Amino acid sequence: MFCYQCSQTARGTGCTVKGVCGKEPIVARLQDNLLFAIKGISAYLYHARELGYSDPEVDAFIERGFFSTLTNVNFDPEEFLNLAVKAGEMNIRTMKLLKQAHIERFGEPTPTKVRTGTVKGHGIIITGHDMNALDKLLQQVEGTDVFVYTHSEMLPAHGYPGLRKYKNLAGNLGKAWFDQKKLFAQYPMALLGTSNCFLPPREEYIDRMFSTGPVYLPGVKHIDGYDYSEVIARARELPELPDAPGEYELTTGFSTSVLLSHAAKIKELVEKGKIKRFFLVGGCDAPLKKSDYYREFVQKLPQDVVVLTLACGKFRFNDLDLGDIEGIPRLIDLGQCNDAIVALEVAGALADLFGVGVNDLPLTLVISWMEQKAVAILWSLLALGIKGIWLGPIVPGWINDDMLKILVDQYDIRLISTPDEDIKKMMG
Ligand code: FSO
Ligand code: SF4
Repeated sequence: MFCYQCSQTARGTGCTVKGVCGKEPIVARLQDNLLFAIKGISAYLYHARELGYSDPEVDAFIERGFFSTLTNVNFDPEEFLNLAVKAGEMNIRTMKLLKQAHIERFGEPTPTKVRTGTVKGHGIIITGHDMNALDKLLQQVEGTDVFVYTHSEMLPAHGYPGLRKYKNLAGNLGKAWFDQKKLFAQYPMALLGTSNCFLPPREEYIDRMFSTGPVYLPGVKHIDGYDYSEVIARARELPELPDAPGEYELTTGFSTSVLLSHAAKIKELVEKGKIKRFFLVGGCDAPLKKSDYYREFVQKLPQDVVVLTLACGKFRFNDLDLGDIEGIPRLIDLGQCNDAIVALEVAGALADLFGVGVNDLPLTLVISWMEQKAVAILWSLLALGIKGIWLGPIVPGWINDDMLKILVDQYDIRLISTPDEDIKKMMG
């Protein structure tokens, strides 16, 4: 454990073995777990609130959760576990709220092909998760020669009818968040960061970089509110880009309604043994060698399985053409990390369709884990009683042996090993 939040702290630097206040190490870990989940929920709540949606019950939970971690308030590991489950439930409410906000504002997504590469004209790359900021930017460049390119978690924007209607939404560039330094140096465009993950800039492009909303980086101009005229003006000062299509197109925009419209066909294919299993492979990508696992994993899966994906982890494999099974695509992009709610809705509907519980479906979750929104999502899955989730590429440092024991013993969490070994176990 490490806690240095009060003046009783050991040696004046931090309690590392046990709290001077009496706090046990496992309670310290569970408090950290709760705080990380609350950070994740807050990110989604922020985006929902910006679109005019809020939920007093979630607000009250966040208040109670923070309060619980003060010195000498709650030292019971059981109640903290309950709070973690509650955080998962609150995150489900929050993801639902954000999905409702996105759909009511921009329409429900439909499958859409997204161009990569550039079009002739000036450009702005927008990264992060904030659809509202993208909408405002697109309104402001309409009818001009400044085109907007989505990066990373902004890709699902193209699926929303209310966003792809803008002619100046030109396509998607790059892969997951950590390619920013290479990508931003490569393209002479203005750059707008709307949420995580926004990386500290290189000197060579800091003067064309802007942040907005809660995002701030030293030396980077911050835009308060939604007037992006400075970003657009900066894009205009930069050289024009050529008309240069990318090597592949991406497909995004599979919503709950779209998938449920294929329910009868999916049922038939499963019953005839033509679809053997569904996989949810996605989550937050991380710049680690071990993350190569996810591309190899998807490539090595048998032909009779369907892969659902979401969040920036999909950029490990979303350029692959996996084809279809009698019209049902084998690679289905559900959207951003917060669109885990779509995965949950679809899993619930499949369970109803087959008259079984979610854990009895031929469905395996293989989740890549990077930051704190993933903690909130993991607890959402656990709160629904989903067992046997595979996690990787590695777990964050605060998941020590005690925390892992809780996850393994109570929720049957498994850590990924190699694609060959894991696929054998999952298909078996
Ligand atoms: Fe990725 Fe970053 Fe959605 Fe995360 S861009 S890593 S959970 O913040 O957000 O998937
Ligand atoms: Fe140490 Fe407890 Fe104070 Fe944390 S709250 S610094 S564990 S005495």
